[in-house]
Amino acid sequence: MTATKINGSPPFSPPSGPTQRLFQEPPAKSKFLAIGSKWLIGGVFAVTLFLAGAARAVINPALQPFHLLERYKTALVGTVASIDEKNRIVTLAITRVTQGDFADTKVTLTASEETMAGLLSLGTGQTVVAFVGNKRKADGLLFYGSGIWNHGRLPDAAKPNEWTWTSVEQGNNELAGIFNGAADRLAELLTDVTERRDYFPFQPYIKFQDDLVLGTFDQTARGVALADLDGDGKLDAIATSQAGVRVWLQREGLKFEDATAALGLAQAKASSVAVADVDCDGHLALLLDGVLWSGSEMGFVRTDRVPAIGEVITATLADMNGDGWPDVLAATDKGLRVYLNPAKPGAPFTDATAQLGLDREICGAGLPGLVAAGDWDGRTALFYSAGKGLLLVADAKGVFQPRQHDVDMDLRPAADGQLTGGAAFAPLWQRDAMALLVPRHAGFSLLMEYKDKLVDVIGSTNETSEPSDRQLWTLAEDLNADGEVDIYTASGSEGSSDVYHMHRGYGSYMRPMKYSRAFPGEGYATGSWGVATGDVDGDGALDLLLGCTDGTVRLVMNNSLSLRKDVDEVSAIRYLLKLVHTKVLRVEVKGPRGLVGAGVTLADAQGRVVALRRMGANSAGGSWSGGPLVLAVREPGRHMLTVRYSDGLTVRREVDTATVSSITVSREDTSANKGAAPGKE
Ligand SMILES: [Ca+2]
Ligand SMILES: [Ca+2]
Ligand SMILES: [Ca+2]
Ligand SMILES: [Ca+2]
Repeated sequence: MTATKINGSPPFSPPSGPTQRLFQEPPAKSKFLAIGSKWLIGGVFAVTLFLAGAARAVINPALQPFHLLERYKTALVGTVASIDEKNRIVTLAITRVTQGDFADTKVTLTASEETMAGLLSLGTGQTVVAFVGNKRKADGLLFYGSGIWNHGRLPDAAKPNEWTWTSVEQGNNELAGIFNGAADRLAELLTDVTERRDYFPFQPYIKFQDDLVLGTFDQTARGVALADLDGDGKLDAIATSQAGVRVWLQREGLKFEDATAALGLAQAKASSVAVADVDCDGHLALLLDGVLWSGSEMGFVRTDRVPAIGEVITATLADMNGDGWPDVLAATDKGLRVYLNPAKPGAPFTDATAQLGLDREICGAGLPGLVAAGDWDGRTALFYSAGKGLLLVADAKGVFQPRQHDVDMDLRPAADGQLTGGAAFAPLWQRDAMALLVPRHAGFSLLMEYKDKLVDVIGSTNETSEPSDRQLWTLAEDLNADGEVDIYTASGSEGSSDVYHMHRGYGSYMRPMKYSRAFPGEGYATGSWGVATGDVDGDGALDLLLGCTDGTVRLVMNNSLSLRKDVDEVSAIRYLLKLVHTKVLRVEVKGPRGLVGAGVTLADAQGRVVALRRMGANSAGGSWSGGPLVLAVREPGRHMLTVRYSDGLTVRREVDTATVSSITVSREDTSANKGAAPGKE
């Protein structure tokens, strides 16, 4: 494999695919283990070398990016302008000076025979971050490019733009523990440090309590749901299994009362559940495996409004045609099925599978899988974990088309046939853009659009390389109230634990259970099928409901906010101090129309998106997370909250997050919009 010779190589490195499997091998000890990986960009192959070890790095709390800014005088961000392999010279165009002074806009970096492997790992257009002039060693240079840290020197003080490349860091060393993600994200972090907006914790600020057992089935629990069924403002719990369905209403003092029979659900059995006001009449309905149970003050009554769906794996509610009325979306052994809401209470739903293009083989017809609903580039989208992984995006006519890609998601079922690939659409790479996380047994893909190409950035996300050995589906939410959306992956398999990855920001993840007992209860260790989240006790931290593979239904209360209490502000670590000053905004979006699939965005006074959510997300495993959204804001102050209902109606509300902790948005608020574009109604 030869060296990089392309323009516009992706900023992400190392790529996933082959490297993902490599992560499971012991790190190389003394020799480079170079693996070539190809990116097809604009018709040209880019070849990136990846050095084993870096991605296994243990986070080094003593040496973090902000420490480097303390140790070095100057910090620079550049892009690779040219690579002269013959003369071993890389030219960098300096695009930003984040600290100190640096007059030159071009730098030459001369490699030696020993550092040639490093040079070959770079591609033109790629971001490089450099720290120049160590405070103890004036000619010191440390720089980061394609997932590797490198040392260099400035041999002539009179020529600060002529650098020599002296060594490439090998293996799983302390430097890799500083940062081993994408260099352009490191560049953003440095800018944020200089603006004092950085948040990149090197300790896991998350703590859940021991599980509260709500009940036990004598079979594996399946989908679970949190929703306020009796309208008292407190979230109630639902769990499904093939042995029956159970409902617990929340009473004072976090007591849960079994109301299954009282609500008319004693005879129900299911594997998946969704909860919404499907008739927009003020009453919640339950969808149990594609059977609609209409709700009233008297409880729930089974209806035959949705035609019988055969061989259902999971069924959920999603607004598939953007009219504001939730539709039924089912994954079956033979592909996807969609039944449209008649937009008329009591009327039957109609099969629209063919109308939406989902009866075609290219959309997974004939194949089993798990389905997630979301949006992609502002369009309604689905991910179906059949075949090589299908991202299905609605075209201008609302017909779903598979997004072409050459990402190897490796979605093979386990030996026992258990499925994987229950995806989540969430801001998991950047705070202001939806990414698509796809779990597979023992791994993940994290897909982003980059220059009209679907790119897998998972190789740049640090400890996601340490998954569970079985992974059914992933829930994406901010489970430690720090403003970054995290991932909780259900194993779906007895004997395999769940796994939680905490997003540290900048696309880098930490696996807290390596560092502390963040989840002390048995539910995490036992492995769950159903996972739902919501703020059950209203303290501002999202709690979890787990439907475990041993049949137990467990409520896991979040105690993360206790870590921020009684902190000595003088001696506190900078990122803990940020959490002490973080505020939580509870957002209740009133429908009923357009609620399922509504997008919620919170932007700061400079227009930077600090939170992005979609209502009714996290349903891939047949679970449902209802109730108000809880958004953590690290820099409270004047913010703009935007709610875009699923039928396009848009409501904007100004909110001072420093003083307001709860806001209710309703469709009627459009008339009060200040300067907002008129919504569609
Ligand atoms: Ca309730
Ligand atoms: Ca609809
Ligand atoms: Ca978080
Ligand atoms: Ca809570």
